[in-house]
Amino acid sequence: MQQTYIMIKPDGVQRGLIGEVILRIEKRGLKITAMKMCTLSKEFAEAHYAEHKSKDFFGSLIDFITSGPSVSMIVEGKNAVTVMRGINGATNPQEAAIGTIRGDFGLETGRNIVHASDSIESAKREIAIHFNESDHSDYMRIDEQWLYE
Ligand code: IDP
Ligand code: MG
Repeated sequence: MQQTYIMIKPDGVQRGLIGEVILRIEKRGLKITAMKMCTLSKEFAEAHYAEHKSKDFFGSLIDFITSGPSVSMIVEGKNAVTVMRGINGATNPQEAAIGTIRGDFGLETGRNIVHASDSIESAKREIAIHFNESDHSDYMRIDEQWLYE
């Protein structure tokens, strides 16, 4: 099964949306196999967003993402990377479809509540930044035989 890295960003935590995000992931049938709350250090934040280092919003992005607690998860399931990008919606919440997390709860790109890896390679890289091997829980959900044919 494919794995992806999800973060409920500090705005999502402060706005009381942890449960809402987790609810959508679980109800879709995706399986959470690791989860923790922490306030990211500058080093971890910069490693996580390394691809955006040259962008003009990089400094404010790092300040924001390290400004308070965030929730990190590994989410697993069939096509988890693409499915989670769909659950989150477009980067700019104003362009995100209704029914997506960003489309239902966000207004600005810099406060878009959730992160999801954009490819299998990114997911592997991001999971390795935020989790140790011993943080992973390998288990079966009892509904798996009804989710997959
Ligand atoms: P993604 O989160 O949908 O993958 P990316 O383009 O990878 O979007 O950008 C990473 C994050 O950087 C976004 O989620 C958003 O929080 C922030 N960001 C991207 N573009 C802008 C911008 O133009 N202004 C402010 N923040 C931005
Ligand atoms: Mg991205």
